[in-house]
Amino acid sequence: MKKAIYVTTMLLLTLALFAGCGSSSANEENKNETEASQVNRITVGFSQLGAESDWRNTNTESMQNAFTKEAGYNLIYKNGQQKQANQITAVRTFIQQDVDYIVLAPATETGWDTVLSEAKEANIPVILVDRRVDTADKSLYSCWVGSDFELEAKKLTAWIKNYTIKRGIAPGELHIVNIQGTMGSTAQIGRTRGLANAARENHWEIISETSGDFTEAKGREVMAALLKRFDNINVVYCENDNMAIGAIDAIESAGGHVGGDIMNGDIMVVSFDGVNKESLEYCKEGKISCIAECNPLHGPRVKALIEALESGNTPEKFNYVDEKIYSSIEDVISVVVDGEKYEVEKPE
Ligand code: GYE
Repeated sequence: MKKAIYVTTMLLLTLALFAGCGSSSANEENKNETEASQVNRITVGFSQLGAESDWRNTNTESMQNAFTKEAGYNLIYKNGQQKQANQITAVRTFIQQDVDYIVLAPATETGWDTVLSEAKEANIPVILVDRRVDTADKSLYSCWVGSDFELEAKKLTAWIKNYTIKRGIAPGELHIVNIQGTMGSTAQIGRTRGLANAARENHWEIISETSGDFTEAKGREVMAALLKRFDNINVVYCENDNMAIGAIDAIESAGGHVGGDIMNGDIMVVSFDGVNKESLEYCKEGKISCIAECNPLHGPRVKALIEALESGNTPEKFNYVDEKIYSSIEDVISVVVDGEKYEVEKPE
């Protein structure tokens, strides 16, 4: 786009300067050709929110693999370290650099209006990935791609409901703690809402809701503290797998046993993502009873959105990905949510 034209001009000037040096070999021409194709690359500034989980790392990798030089992109990647202020600075830097597109994976939903207005003023399209922003003016971003977090929660809670019915466990027997993700993030909001609604409808008790910020270390810390405060916890709803891994460690260190047999003293752990080997292994072993998948492979999806915009099309504003549900407990073979049936798959 605009920068490409500028850089092309600069390159042509440079080439003109060197033309007089008499080195017009085939090699040199090839080199010039490569350089010329490089300058037509699309520059994408990607503000990733952090590196808090395996999901996040896989997501970053997916973006980096999609936006390669070979594919015609210059990717400027910035890690926000889970701090919105860092992400706002990153977006401002992208605006100064006059990138072609800004891709933003926002940590939390609110507080983006000003910086996104600045991007709009600079005529730089913004694509949101994974979590969303809460702005009154939706024209501040072109489109979004990610998961339906509340749907994930509905699937997971439908699984709990079906499982307890199958095993003859009365609703009043469930004493749930929710280890939440980063407060104010779309993933946390949807997953917390999904559990709160299911608990109300099914008359389950939620003993406590505490944030573990989506990290394994905080998951461990929060769970250890909850075990000291309450002696009747029998379901741990973790808003991601890394916190589940930390929580399981805390439960086992305190002498507890994780698993589905809650009427015989087990603490049942359920979670979200299904991305890392360890959590899928835990799901196979029954340490995590059920995982609602959250798919992080957004690189090619964001690339397709940029390609659509490049060719003058208007992509859908909100783009959802399809996701599965995993369990190795055989009591429940499928769940039905909002009239859709989801087969429960065995983790691989
Ligand atoms: O579930 C969690 C990560 O926003 C979907 O963020 C994402 C969540 C994901 O830290 O592991």
